[in-house]
Amino acid sequence: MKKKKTVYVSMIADLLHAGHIKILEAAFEKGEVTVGLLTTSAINELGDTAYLKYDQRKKVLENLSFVNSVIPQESASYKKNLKTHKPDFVVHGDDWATCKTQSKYRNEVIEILKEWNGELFEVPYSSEINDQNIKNQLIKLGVTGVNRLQRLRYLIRDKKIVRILETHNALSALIAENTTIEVNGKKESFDGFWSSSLTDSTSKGKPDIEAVDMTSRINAVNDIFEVTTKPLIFDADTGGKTEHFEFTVRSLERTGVSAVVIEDKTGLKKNSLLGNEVKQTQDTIENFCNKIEKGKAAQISDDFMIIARIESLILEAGMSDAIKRAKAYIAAGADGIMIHSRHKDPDEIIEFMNKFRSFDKKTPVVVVPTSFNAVTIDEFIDLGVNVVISANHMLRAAYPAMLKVAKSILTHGRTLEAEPDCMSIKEILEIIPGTK
Ligand code: SPV
Ligand code: MG
Repeated sequence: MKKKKTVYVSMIADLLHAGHIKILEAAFEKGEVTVGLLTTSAINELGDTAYLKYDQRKKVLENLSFVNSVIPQESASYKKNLKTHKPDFVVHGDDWATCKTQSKYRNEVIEILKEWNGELFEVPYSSEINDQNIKNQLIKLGVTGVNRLQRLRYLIRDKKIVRILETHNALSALIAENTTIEVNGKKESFDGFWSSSLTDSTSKGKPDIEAVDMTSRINAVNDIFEVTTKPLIFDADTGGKTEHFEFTVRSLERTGVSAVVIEDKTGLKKNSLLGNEVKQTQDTIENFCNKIEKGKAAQISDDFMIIARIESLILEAGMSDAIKRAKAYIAAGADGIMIHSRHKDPDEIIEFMNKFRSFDKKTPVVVVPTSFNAVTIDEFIDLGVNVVISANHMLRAAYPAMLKVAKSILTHGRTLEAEPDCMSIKEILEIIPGTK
């Protein structure tokens, strides 16, 4: 009997749709189909993430009649699997030829297949059915609070680093939700939102001293959640009194917030970037651990995270105090550490990370590089940082733009000269879906 031809199809197969079936059907017509299912790290190499875990995606594929076997594809490149299995055919949608991220893998596949006279078969792309359309539909449908809440933990587990952007209202959150760029063929976008006490207070014309009450803060989060799907990290300042913090944890969790950050200060807190220029008091380790413990006991799901923010470097209490506190807070149940610094030079952050990672390889570490802003995302990855928050830039960008236009209107006695600095009315009507 003539041996059946072998066919290799590489897939993420996250949100399975008719386009995938079309490709698998075409592959099955050619022979025995092996799907090389991209692992989480392979997906990350493409700058993407999956909603479903590897085993879940594998199970779905294994139960399709067009699939004979599923093997892991551990990198975005097909090289290793192709060289091992030497398939007669590789089948793929023809859209990858023109996709910046994918075309280099296509060229590599063509070169490798030549080694044993294998063939690339490309299925015409169906424009109405693709992953991005489905993802857009999901955004329209929204997400449940639970799904959104859980997502941050998945991202921290699956991505080399999680990028978070400050959003002080729904409009700035739409920017964080939708902005995607391509750098060296890799898609880059933000993973979630930061609800900043600084920018929430500033947008209300109030100082960053816990003067905006929790109900207003959570209302702002709800505005953001109405039009977005990504996870949010909430800056809860000191967390207030421990008895009040327990309620805050429940409210945030109910809203679908993924993580709360509380800083180890007590009394009237001021913004950290002021350091010791103003009077600020660090809490005792004992009190703060008690707050963490009570907060953890108050939460209902396993997924909500309490992140302990260490202010020792801000308040010049020293590196050994910062490390001592990190150990104590983790022992008290903190799900992550935020280490803060107001130095332009990243030396103390680097020293903290090196010391911390020498005894703790797994607890997520969050940084807010407002001052040490020359450090790149790749350098943070190398330091073992898990989450980077750009904590105030949306508001700081908006304010000078508004001020400039206000001054122009006053200067010229009309708005004509201000127009080049404004978005057109047409654009603003189009920016929000459903306006027309
Ligand atoms: C905030 O964004 O409110 C923060 C970070 O807490 S910082 O302003 O650097 O203290
Ligand atoms: Mg703050």
